[in-house]
Amino acid sequence: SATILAACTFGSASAADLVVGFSQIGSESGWRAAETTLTKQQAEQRGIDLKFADAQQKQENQIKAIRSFIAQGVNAILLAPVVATGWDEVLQEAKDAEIPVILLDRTVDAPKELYLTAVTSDLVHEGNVAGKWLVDTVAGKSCNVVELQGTTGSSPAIDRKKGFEAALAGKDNLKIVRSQTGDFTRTKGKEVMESFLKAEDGGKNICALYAHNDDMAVGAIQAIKEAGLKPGKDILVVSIDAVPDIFQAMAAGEANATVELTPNMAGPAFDVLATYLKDGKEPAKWIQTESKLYTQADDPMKVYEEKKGLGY
Ligand code: GZL
Repeated sequence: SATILAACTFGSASAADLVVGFSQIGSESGWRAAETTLTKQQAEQRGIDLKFADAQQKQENQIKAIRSFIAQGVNAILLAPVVATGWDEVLQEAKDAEIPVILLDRTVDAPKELYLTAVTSDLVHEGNVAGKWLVDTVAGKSCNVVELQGTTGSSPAIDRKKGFEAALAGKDNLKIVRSQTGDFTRTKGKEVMESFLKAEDGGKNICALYAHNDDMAVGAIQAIKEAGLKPGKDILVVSIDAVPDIFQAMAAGEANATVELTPNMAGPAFDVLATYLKDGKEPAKWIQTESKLYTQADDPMKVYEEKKGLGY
């Protein structure tokens, strides 16, 4: 079961003097960059010596980094796994070395005993919230949807698709007509949206875009404008992360909804780690962060200002 992360506080165990290796995916999105900033801040505040490794979105670089952390004899490893498969062997090596691994923001298809806990949102739920917003917004109107998927094989891409499709199940007026990965980046999101627009008669019969993250949505908004259409009006835009730039787009009427993902996954991770290392108490296998829908009705520029201070 998940420990819903609300206002809960953790034991007073101190994390000071710990050496923690962090295998980060890269900086493919504004959200990921904020997660890195906050992780470094959280480590600093706790007196943790953080060894940081940026994998440039390559799994083999993450596996190399984990092996290096094991060789260094770190106390623990944080891993944001770029894809869901291919981790069993290196996680077993960390377990054999008695180095606990905590997953951040994505999950892996590996036996649960190979990691201490996973600090993530409910990725299926996020997709479902986005889908439900679209179903409610179009009401009975027929609506062709295009989808920009996250990184192929990553748990957010798999789960956000699943949740969105579940929300549209049985709604004959809504149809996903094109779906392709934009790899969570603005550049790719723009490129793929351009191809969707070309393939769909200049975008005339596209009613909505669902992007698995805001960065791809922001890129796609550019492509929609360059095609002479009005994003947020001719083509509704719903995405996930709630990074500052999507609120700027909302304030300009160019985006419609986003589902918030906190970039502070490391704070809770460091807290359960300190408690575990102090008294050996195993935390729940999943520490769930909250998801919240924001729309144009939520004073987007005020939210933008608030977000600007939080690691972005
Ligand atoms: C989701 C996280 C995703 C973000 C993207 O938990 O893994 O990765 O939604 C990032 O912005 O690329």
